[in-house]
Formats: sequence, structure tokens, C-alpha cells
Amino acid sequence: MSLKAQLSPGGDGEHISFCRLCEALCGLSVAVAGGRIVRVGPDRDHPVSQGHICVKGARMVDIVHDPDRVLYPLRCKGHAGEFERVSWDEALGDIAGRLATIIERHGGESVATYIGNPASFGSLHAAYMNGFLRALGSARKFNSLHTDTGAKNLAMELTYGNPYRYTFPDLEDCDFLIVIGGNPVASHMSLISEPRAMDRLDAIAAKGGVVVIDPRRTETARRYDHLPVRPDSDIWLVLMLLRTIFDEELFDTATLDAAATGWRELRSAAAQVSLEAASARCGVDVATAEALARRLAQARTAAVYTRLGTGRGSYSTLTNLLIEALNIVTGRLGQSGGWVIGQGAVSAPTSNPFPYGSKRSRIGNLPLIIDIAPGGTLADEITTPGKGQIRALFVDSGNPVLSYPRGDRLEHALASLDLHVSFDLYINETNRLADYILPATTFLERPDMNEFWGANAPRPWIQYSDAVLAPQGEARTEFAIYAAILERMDLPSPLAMMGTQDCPDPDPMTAIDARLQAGPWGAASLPGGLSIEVLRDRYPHGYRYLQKVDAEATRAAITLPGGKASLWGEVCAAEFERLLASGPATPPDGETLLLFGRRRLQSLNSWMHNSERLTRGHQPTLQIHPADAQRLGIAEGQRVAVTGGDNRIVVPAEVTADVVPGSVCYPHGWGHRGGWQRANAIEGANVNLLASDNPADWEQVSGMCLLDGIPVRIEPA
Ligand SMILES: Nc1nc2c(c(=O)[nH]1)N[C@H]1C(S)=C(S)[C@@H](COP(=O)(O)OP(=O)(O)OC[C@H]3O[C@@H](n4cnc5c(=O)[nH]c(N)nc54)[C@H](O)[C@@H]3O)O[C@H]1N2
Ligand SMILES: Nc1nc2c(c(=O)[nH]1)N[C@H]1C(S)=C(S)[C@@H](COP(=O)(O)OP(=O)(O)OC[C@H]3O[C@@H](n4cnc5c(=O)[nH]c(N)nc54)[C@H](O)[C@@H]3O)O[C@H]1N2
Ligand code: SF4
Ligand SMILES: [Mo]
Repeated sequence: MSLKAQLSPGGDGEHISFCRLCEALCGLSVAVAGGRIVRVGPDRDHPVSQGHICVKGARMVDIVHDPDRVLYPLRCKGHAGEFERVSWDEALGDIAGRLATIIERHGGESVATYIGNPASFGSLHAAYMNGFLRALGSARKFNSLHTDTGAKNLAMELTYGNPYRYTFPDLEDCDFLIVIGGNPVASHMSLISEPRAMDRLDAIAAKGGVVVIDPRRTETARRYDHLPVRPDSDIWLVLMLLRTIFDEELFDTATLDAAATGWRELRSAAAQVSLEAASARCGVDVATAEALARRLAQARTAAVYTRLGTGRGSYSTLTNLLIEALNIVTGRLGQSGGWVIGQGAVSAPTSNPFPYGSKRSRIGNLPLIIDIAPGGTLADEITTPGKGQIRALFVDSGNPVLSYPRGDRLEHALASLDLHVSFDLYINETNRLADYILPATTFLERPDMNEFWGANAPRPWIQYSDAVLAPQGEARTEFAIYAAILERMDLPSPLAMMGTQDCPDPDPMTAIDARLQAGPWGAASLPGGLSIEVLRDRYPHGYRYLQKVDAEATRAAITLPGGKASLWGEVCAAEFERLLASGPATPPDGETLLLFGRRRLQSLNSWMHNSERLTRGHQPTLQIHPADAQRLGIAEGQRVAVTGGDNRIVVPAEVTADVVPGSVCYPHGWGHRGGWQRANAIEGANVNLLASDNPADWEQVSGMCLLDGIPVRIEPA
């Protein structure tokens, strides 16, 4: 019997678990003594992370036992931000009663949810949240997608048919990698699960090279080759690469015909963009782009990977579509060491119940992506009268006041809701305006499986972890809270739709166990196959069900006719037309600078800033190029006013040639005034106050907010 199976939640000793803060999902060994976590360390026996963790995982001890944590249900005392402790019974009773009244008066569609980033790492979290809404007669879902993955989801749907799957680089056998708008040293990569990503990138660099395309000389760019680009201009660089590959015939027609449709139309469209015009836009000279295209096409194996830096600009969808195309045209799709779709131990959906274009948003008339409404419209959804006006909002694991544009307008809207309920660990900038804050467990106080992320891993593994500690205080899992509210309303439980005859009302772990058992490696089809019991007792450190992603199986995940990728369609054609109509580059006026963001290893979006060890001596700065600083009369450390739209923030300047001229860089997730005392004391500003929440200002095919390349003006404060 394994050590793990001997320990029950809260038992003294080393608990084997895994981190659920980012996609790396590193194995953890958590020491518990006297009912408290005393140390969070690496699990050296984890089959993939093999002893890797980062500082954030280790500081989960600060979060679990943070004196500022919300451990009891809180009810607003009447003034925003003032709360009193109430019993679960009182809170649930009042919430259920008020919900029933709101639904009776305004219909189920007046209830909405926003779920944030941490929910992506909880088993079936999105599924049971959907079940909760469905039981109430609503489908009004918001989440972080429109600041994050939306353009990629849409590119996946249009190129391969399935927005729920992701392409990623097969890092194992890759000789040459281009990273556009990602900073793995800080983020550990995204939409791909590889806890030892930096080892993999180092190996690729040694074989053939890693080129990092970024407006900032990031930690990753320093480690490999940096190709600087102007913010929000990648579309032009990607077109230079594609054009070179087409013009110089650096591709194989027969292979391409077998893999994809529409490439001839794409080639004709790309031919309309001159290399010189594109170079003037993105700031990369023609010879450099041509050389990069040749390197990409001629490497034995290669991939072009992209993340946030191309996802929130003026041409997010087209850029993401053309990056898929770059991989496909160069023959990398389904190539070992190339560009792949992976395999999950729990099967992913193969059909798409919400095809692109089938639903549009009430505000802004924007197409929904995988049934998620554009998060940037939330304030207007709440304040705009009429059918479907949102009256009740559940915010679960999210902080949209800091993570979406114009938190000031959102705050105003939140204050007008009939009911605002939050499930969180803290009083944050969003739920300080809530009627109720209900205490949720941290991931160390609940069981989970990494059922979703194995499908995005170059070295796929599956792991189950029991709760390491019992819930602290009166915290409950989000599932238990949703289920308790529905129970009080005499409605079916959130996962009832997933139930079977044996278990009509499953909890998430029962439901996911059934799916694991029914999956390709499951106990239902293989003797000795996988189940939660097998994972818990035989593979507590995680089980690698494949030594390496099956690159060739990528084709089987394409759901378009003939199993071929599509490189041309209505959206692509229309976006190309818009691009070509955008006219020549306007010379910089010297006044307007383009603002973009950055991440820091020790920080996670808008939270973890209450940990002393993660923030000691840190203050976010506005990075500005020396040439711009000199022209604008700004010195190192000086406080500057940054104006964007109707708003302005005041922040200290950091003069550095790491950012390209004409741009400035400041991280998101700051400007604290919640219940986290240390975080509040750090001088930081909410950069998203400068972004636009007017839907007309966003990329219209995806509804993605414009968060990188925000036009701003800077002056000494
Ligand atoms: N300008 C700019 N804006 C951005 C970004 C950017 O790069 N630039 N990045 C965007 C991206 S990629 C994302 S994902 C979003 C993130 O934005 P959101 O998802 O809206 O919010 P987070 O900052 O992740 O805040 C998470 C909240 O969940 C709480 N929490 C943590 N763990 C748990 C848990 O287990 N259960 C519960 N119930 N609560 C928990 C935390 O206390 C915190 O209040 O921000 C986006 N906003
Ligand atoms: N330490 C840490 N790790 C995290 C997170 C965190 O907050 N902290 N957040 C997690 C989340 S929610 C996510 S979604 C992932 C994100 O993972 P990444 O996408 O790797 O995250 P970022 O560090 O924001 O990298 C985006 C890069 O794009 C660059 N960029 C900005 N604008 C442009 C542009 O116009 N063109 C190009 N080419 N580049 C541009 C930025 O300079 C930045 O280096 O990270 C996850 N991991
Ligand atoms: S890289 Fe850090 S935050 Fe991400 S899973 Fe590993 S320990 Fe957790
Ligand atoms: Mo994200």
C-alpha cells in the first residue's frame, strides 16, 4: 500500500498531491503537522515534473493559512465592502429565496455566472457550473476566455472543427521552435502541460534554436534568440513568413493537399501583402523575416507556438488562424516534434453543440465562442434594461474588476445588481461589492484529477489527488455550494444530467471516475485499466499513460470533412479584407505609445499578492524605452501619469531598452483594495482601467478585448 493511501486529509506526514495554479500541474509533496501545512515541496517521484516546482506552488502554505482568508460565509452589512459573518444556513436560505424571486419576476436568463482562471484546474468545474445555470433556466455564461483563449478556441474551430481541443508543439522531438507572444520562463507555458518546459526548450535550443518574438526582451527572449516586434503587429510578421514560404516554394504541394484545403486561396491573399509594407508595420526587416521563414521550413522538425501576445490584439483571430496555417503549410501538423493535438485519458467532446455564429451577445451583437458571452460586456449587460438584463450574478474564482477592461464601470454596475454572490478565498476587488462571499476551499482542501490537461501534454499523464487538508474554517467546495443552493430550491443537482441509473446525482469525483473508466485507458475496456481507485492506490505520483504524445493521431482529432484542416473560409476572407483595407502604416506621432502587459514568476494574475515571500521588495513599474523617456522628459523611478480612454493611472517609470520604442509595459492584476492587507499596501495600479469596454473597439469576430497594444499617453505626474 502506498504512503498516500495511508494518509487521510489533515493526517500528519507527507501527502502526495499536485499543484493547480497553472497548466504545469507540478507534483507536490505537502508536509502536514498538527492539522496545518508546514511545507509545500516538490514531488521527486512525479513521472513528469520529476521534482520541479516554482515559488508559487511552494507558497501555497501562505495562502491556505493566510489570516486574511475568508473562512466563513460573509454577508454585506449594507455598505459596499462591509461584511458580517453569517451561518451557512442563513446565507443559503437567503440566496435561494432571492434567486427564486428574481427568476419568477425576470426569468432564468436574468441569472449569470462568471468563472475565473482557477476554476480551469478543478475537476468538472465548468460542467457543474453549467449544470447549476441550466437548472435555473439560464445559459448566461461569462469567464476569462475573452482576455485569454478565445481567439485560439475560434482558430481551432475554424481550422479543425473542434474548439475544445488545442494544438501545441510536441516539445519532445522538436528541433526548432518559434515562440510568438509567450514567456515560458515566467508562465511555464500555457494551453500545454509540461512542467519541465524550460528543460525542453533548452534542448530544442541546443538542437536547432528557439526564437522568441516579443515587444519586450523577456526572460525567455534573453535565454534564447529574441526578435523584437511592435505590439499588436504580429499579423504582418506572420504574413511575411507565409509569403516567403509560398514564394520560395518551401513547402510540399502533395503533403499540403493531403493535409488541408484552402491553401491556394490563402496563398493568393498573402500575395497581396508586400514584404516591405508588412515590414513597415511590424518593424521586422525583410531579410530577417525571410531567413526565419527558411529556418522554419527547412528544420527537420519544427513548430510555431503562440499564446497571449497574439490573442488580444486588433487581428487576434486572423493571427491565430495564420499561425495554424504556418504550421500546416510547413508540414508540421501531426509530425513528431511538430504541431499536434494530444490524447486525454478522459475523452474530449467530439461534437460542438455551440457552432460559431449560432448565438450572439445581447450587448455588442458579438458571436459567442463555445457559448461564452464576451466578458467585456458584463457591465452593460447588468445596466442595460430590457429582456435578459442580468439581475443576479455568481462570481466563482474570478476577479473581473481587475482582469477585464474598465473595472470602474463594472463596479458601478455590480452595485446595481439584485443579487451578487461570490465563491472565493479572499475579499477581492470584485466581491467587495457582493451581497455574499461564500468561502471556497483551496485546491489542497479538495480532491481533483487533471483530466482535461493530459490532452495538451507532450508527455501525457493522469493524476488523482485526495484533499491534503480538510476544508479550513467553514470553507466548502464550489460544487457543494452550487448543489446546496439548488437543493434549497428543490431543483436537480448540478451534475444530474451526467448521472447514471446507479448514481443519478453524482458528485464531480464520481462523475469523472466514470469517464476515466470509460476512456481509452479506462478500467471499463482494459483489465487493470484506470480508475480513481487505481490512480490513488497504485499511481499516487501520477501515471504516464503514453511515453510521448501520439503525433500521428492528430489527424483523427480533426472533425472537418475528410479529416483535413481548413486554411480558408468566410472569417479568414473577411478579416483579410479588413486588413488590406487598413491602409499604409501611420507614422508614430510621438505622443501615443502602445501599452502591453507582462507576467512575473512570483505573481499569478490578480492574486497571490498577499504572500510576503512572493512580493517582498516588489513594486510593479511602467517600462519605457530610453528614447521615449528622453523625448517625454521622464527619468528612472519617476512617477508618470498614463492616460488611456477616459482614465488615468499614476505609476513609477522604469527606463529600459528591453521594450521596443513606441511601447510601454505594465502588468495586470494590481490596484488592490480588497481584504488582502499586504496586497493593498503594495503600490500598484489597475492597468485595465485604460482599456476600452466598448465592444466596437474590440476585434469583432471573436469579441476579444484589446489588452495588448492599448493606445496611451504618458506624462510626468
Ligand atoms: N491587461 C491584462 N488583463 C488580463 C490579462 C493580461 O495578460 N493583461 N490576463 C488575462 C488572463 S489570461 C486571465 S486568465 C485573467 C484572470 O482573471 P480572473 O479569472 O477574473 O481572475 P484571477 O485574477 O485569476 O482571480 C482569481 C480569484 O479566484 C480566487 N481563487 C483562487 N483559487 C480559488 C479556488 O480554488 N476557488 C475559488 N472559489 N476561488 C479561488 C482568488 O482569490 C481570486 O480572487 O486575467 C486576464 N486579464
Ligand atoms: N507566473 C505566472 N505564470 C502564469 C500566470 C501568471 O499570472 N503568472 N498566468 C497563467 C495564465 S492565466 C496564462 S493565460 C498563461 C499565459 O502564458 P503566456 O502567454 O506565456 O504569458 P505572458 O507572460 O503574459 O506572455 C505573453 C507575452 O506576450 C508579449 N506580448 C504582448 N503583446 C504582444 C504582441 O503584440 N506581440 C507579441 N509577439 N508579443 C506580445 C508579452 O510581452 C509577453 O511576454 O500564463 C499562466 N502562468
Ligand atoms: S509551475 Fe509553479 S504554479 Fe505552475 S504548477 Fe508548477 S508549482 Fe504550480
Ligand atoms: Mo489566462
